[in-house]
Amino acid sequence: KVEQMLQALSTMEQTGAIKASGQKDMGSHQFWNTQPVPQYGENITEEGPIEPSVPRDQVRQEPYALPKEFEWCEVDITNEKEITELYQLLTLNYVEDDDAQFRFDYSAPFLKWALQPPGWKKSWHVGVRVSSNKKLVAFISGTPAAVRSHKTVHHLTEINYLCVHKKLRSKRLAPVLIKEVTRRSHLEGVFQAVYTAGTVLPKPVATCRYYHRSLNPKKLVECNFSRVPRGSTMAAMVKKFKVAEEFSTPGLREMKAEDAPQVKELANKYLSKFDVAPVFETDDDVCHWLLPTKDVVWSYVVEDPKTHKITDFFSFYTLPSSVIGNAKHSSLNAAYMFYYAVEVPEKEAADSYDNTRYTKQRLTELMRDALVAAKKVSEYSLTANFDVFNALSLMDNSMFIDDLKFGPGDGYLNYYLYNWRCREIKPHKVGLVML
Ligand code: MYA
Repeated sequence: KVEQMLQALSTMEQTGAIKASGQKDMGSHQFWNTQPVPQYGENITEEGPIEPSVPRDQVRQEPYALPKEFEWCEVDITNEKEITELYQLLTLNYVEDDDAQFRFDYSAPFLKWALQPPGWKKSWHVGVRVSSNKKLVAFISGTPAAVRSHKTVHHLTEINYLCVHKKLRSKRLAPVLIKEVTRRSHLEGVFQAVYTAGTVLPKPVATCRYYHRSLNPKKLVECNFSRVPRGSTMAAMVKKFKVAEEFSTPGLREMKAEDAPQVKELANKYLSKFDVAPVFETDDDVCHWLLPTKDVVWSYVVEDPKTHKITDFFSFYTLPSSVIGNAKHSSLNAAYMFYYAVEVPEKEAADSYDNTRYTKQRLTELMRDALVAAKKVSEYSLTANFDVFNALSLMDNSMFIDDLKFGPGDGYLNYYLYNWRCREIKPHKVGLVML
């Protein structure tokens, strides 16, 4: 019966009965062709909204229809039972690699952090439950963020954690979730969004590639994450990927709350050189996203011993993956590069060649220490013993990727803007990291 209802829902969507925009379906993307996103082949010359913002009273007031076996809910992630339900849904049903060997395993504390930045809204944590037994079977989230694309700062919704239970796939439930979170954003006066996906949809504004730096080559090989190259040996790999035990950058220490004003300034200045990047508007934003949080995010600053000025910082977060069907290992411990910034001294800053040379040298030094940190068991976590350090081909990452022995992976991440036409952005001009 549930299947029948979902089929009916799919037909309603196809015939336009529950369509948000009333536009005509075209081509193969039956849903995305109806949405205010640039279509393939569109040549973008001018930036701006695709459809206008509307006053609150013109926004659809009632939730989109679900088959009667299902009901909408707001997942209360401050409630231990509900955050556990969300964790369970995602840990069993969220993103897998193409070969279904690994599945992202975002922890409950991580999800709380990701979903509760300053200004977060419970109404944007949208769930679908089975009416009869209240089981959580689908989810999508929005969180407020200030993101600049080229010269425009948007107060938009970051969409993430779209997930439909494996047993309910391919029944057009995802478009209903997307439309419902869109409606709820519109009710709050937000008409733009940013999101990332491995899937190619109309139409990416940027595409970044994943790079991986082995920290525990033996385990990575055992998990089938990497291979011993022909002509090499495990012993050679272990030697190649060994990292120092101690930091080498003088003045490097963990970030503290009182660093927030300086880190905010440093980060915003550094991020201003990218074409799409967040804007840290308050010290609270910086504290939320960057203060070291146990088993979630690690951040380090470099403090000049004489002036006490913060000159650089870097951060990374943890995102383990479940290893599917492996006899020896059940989890892969991965660190992901998050935000960083270096202050280029005045004498190098003036000249673009010197600026790049300084940035490359300094970043490589800092990221070498990020690898050390990822190997260390810090006071914040006993699980900081990461197996692999991942980074995308964005920001200035290409400056240190080769020197620090990162290798290209199979995965790509596409960046999308909703209801904003925007010229294509090259990976090294992307300054936004989405969790
Ligand atoms: S990316 C992570 C997405 N999650 C996963 O990959 C987890 C595992 N997979 C699943 O749970 C399901 O396969 C999902 C699709 C839920 C992904 N983004 O219901 P369906 C389109 C957008 O029959 P299912 C993240 O969280 C697909 O092209 N659309 O399919 C960011 C097709 O449309 P069309 C996607 O497999 C999410 C339609 O859905 C995605 O059962 C950003 C099929 O629906 C995807 N990742 O469920 C969401 N995958 O026919 C957009 C498939 O047109 C936010 N589809 O090709 C937009 C902004 C909203 C806010 C606006 C505010 C102003």
